[in-house]
Amino acid sequence: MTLEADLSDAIGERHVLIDPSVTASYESDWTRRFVGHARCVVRPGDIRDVGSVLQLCSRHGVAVVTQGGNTGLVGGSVPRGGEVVLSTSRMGDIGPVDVVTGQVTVGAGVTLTALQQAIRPLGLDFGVDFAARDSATIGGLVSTNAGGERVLRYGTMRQQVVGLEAVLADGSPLSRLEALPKENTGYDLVGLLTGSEGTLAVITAVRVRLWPLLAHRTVALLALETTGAALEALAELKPRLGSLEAAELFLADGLALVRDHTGLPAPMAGEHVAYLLVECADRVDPSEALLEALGEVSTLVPGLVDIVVGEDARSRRDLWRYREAHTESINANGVPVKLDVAIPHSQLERALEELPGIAAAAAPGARTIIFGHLNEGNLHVNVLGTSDHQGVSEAVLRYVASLHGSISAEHGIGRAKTQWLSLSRSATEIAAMRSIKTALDPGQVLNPGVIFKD
Ligand code: 2HG
Ligand code: ZN
Repeated sequence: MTLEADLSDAIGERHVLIDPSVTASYESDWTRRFVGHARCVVRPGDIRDVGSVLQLCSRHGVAVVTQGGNTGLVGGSVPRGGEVVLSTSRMGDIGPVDVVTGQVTVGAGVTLTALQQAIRPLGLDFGVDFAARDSATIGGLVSTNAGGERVLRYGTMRQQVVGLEAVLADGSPLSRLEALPKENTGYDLVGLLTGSEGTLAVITAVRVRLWPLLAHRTVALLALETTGAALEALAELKPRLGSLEAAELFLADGLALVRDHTGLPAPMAGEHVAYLLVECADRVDPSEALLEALGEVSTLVPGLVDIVVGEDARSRRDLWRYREAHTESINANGVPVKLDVAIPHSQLERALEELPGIAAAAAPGARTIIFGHLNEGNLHVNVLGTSDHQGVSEAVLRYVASLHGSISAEHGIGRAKTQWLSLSRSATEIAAMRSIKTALDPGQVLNPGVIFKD
């Protein structure tokens, strides 16, 4: 029997997609930088189905690419050619919320928005949030150890995962959903699978930590004369504001692009070098605390030249739009080289200054748009106007490594950065990681070509 026939027998014919007009959307990412052909797309409904799919694919010697919301930016969930794409979309259950422990078990295919909508009426919230929330799935968030806009307060996805359930390459189920607060019985397999980008197992469900919902929010957009002033402002705001939740940076050229694309009005008079969007969230209205802190910080940071505050939901959303619309606005101007790097704080100002020149030296005439999560030194370096993705990546990532930064802060290695892994990881580390991969997936069934070069 063919693999497709075996798969149909195991999980039902209608969950094995082969019609090219249906499979097409699974075969490229939305930026269209990664395109490949899938042998078929399977949509298992539960852990047993996933076990059957992996057993059959292992037996037939066919590789599997797991795909959640397909919002990744490094090609980690797009087939290269001939793989089976395993879509988690049918694993969409949200279990009962345990309000005492503040935990809930959710299927891998649950979107971030669906989780938020389920828990917020109960007075609880989730610690990770970002612009792709409507499509990005919890399984994908765990696989990539997603970061986003709230890391300053809650950490990355790794800090939200208290347990998970997964299937190994040979089809064996692995369940760590009990999530006891104290549990010290050997290797941390949950931690190992978090951030493993679909290379070690297929995650089917996740038990996540929830936080008290902080219903009162205030946003401020700060205009700065230099990027250094943005760093100074953040350094002064942090110790003054226990309610600080986000500190997002964008620059004049990014704002211009966003305004062009969205038609949004200028957020304030004049044009400024840098903009820092901060958000405070608390049980009581944080506006007064934020305004007081901003008043003090304005006298301490001369480069802070203007501030717009958004207190009601509408103006908060409008201010966030300037930041969150960066990705779509950049994409509307061509297919960018997308790099996601972390720079040590001591080198950030210099990096913000030098990065456009580094990219332009590799690709003359290229236009570099930088924005990101300032608190973590996480810069999204997007380079437009060049088809030399390889040359620009090489130059930028080598430069980042020379500053002792990381070549991937939050998007992962995927297929996009495998050749540069050694810029961030030592030979010993890579050898240890490869040994783990080989031990858990000796047949190279799961996401071959992701994280490691073939
Ligand atoms: C964000 O922070 C995402 O908005 C996307 O990580 C970054 O488009 C990008 O480069
Ligand atoms: Zn980001």
